[in-house]
Amino acid sequence: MKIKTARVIVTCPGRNFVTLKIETDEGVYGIGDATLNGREKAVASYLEDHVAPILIGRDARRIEDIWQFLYRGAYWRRGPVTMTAISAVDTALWDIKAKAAGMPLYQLLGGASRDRVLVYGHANGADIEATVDEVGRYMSLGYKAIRAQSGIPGVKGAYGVARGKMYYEPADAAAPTETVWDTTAYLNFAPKLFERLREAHGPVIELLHDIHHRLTPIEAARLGKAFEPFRLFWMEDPTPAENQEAFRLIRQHTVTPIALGEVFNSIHDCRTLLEEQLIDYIRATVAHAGGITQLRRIADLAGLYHVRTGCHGATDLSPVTMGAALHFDLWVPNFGIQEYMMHTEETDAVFPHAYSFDDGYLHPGEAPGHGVDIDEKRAAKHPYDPKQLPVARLTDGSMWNW
Ligand code: EZ4
Ligand code: CO
Repeated sequence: MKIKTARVIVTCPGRNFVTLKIETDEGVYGIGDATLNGREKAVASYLEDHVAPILIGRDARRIEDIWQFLYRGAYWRRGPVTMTAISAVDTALWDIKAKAAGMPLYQLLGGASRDRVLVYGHANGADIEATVDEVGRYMSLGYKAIRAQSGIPGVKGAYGVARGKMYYEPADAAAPTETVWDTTAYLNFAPKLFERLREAHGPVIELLHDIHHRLTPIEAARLGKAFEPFRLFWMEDPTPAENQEAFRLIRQHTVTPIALGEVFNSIHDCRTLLEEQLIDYIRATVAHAGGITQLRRIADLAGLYHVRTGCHGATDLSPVTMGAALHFDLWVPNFGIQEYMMHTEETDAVFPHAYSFDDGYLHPGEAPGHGVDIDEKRAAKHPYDPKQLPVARLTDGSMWNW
């Protein structure tokens, strides 16, 4: 089964997505997500100019060898652009292998370890009471786990808060929107949000929160401690993780569980974090962390240290990643939770998919492959629209982590 074509499809049904479609001489094709939010064209060029030409004629069944060929063969290892491109190829090849076998992907991986995949939805509001109401609305939709983010008085453009719409889509302008970050205001505010959420919604609902890399390790330690009475499922990305050892300090001070890794693209990004049990959930996912092939290795390493998976699933991960991640989630023994932000109707129409939501859980469906396709005619109706992610500055004007 030889690779005949490898084409990149860029489409913007409300937001930009890059998709790789690999066709074989036997007529079976597979698709992979190559979307890197705000840097889409870099991955599209990487695939079109440097990867597609060297895939033609290769045996599509040799997934491992092609992964190693692209990883070792680039000489310039790792990095989000390279690894997103490799992920797209890998996902498309697993899709092809599963379709050729006539099986849903989770069966090839080893079969289902559970009946359905627990997901968490995103509730956000302009202030505490609006967020409390929104969490209530998600509970009434059946969600068992909910991420809560709120506007903070005096902070312009706090992370995770939609501007008037249901969907939060941070990549909102061709040049980055400037937001302001005020650590003191946030540290005073965040525990009050969760105190009020527990008071309004009781002890059972799982509550999550994303700090989005905004704190220093000692600030994160203090916040984790302050969150303890409200039993968070996790606090996410409390501090940037280039320095993995920094998490030793946070860990010494708090039992609030820590989730990390949506920006990771390599097993090496999380090795110390896993081996020293400095985190509880690893957020790497199919699109950015080397496809199914590397994600599986990361999960196996994590499993040795009681770390569970919590795959990234914001709307910049296309339905292709969501589909592939759900097959992975249904199989992976040390599954924790899956992030689920609904895509718009326009996006769902471009990417018909077999997965479905019911009562707070998703299931990948039984279609052969990963169960997600691309409608190229519809995709062509939505041309690329350049957008970048925001940036954050401290109140004195210094650049900070968005
Ligand atoms: O800001 O995916 O947990 N989810 C997140 C996301 C990220 C976006 C960046 O592209 O942190 O909303
Ligand atoms: Co996040």
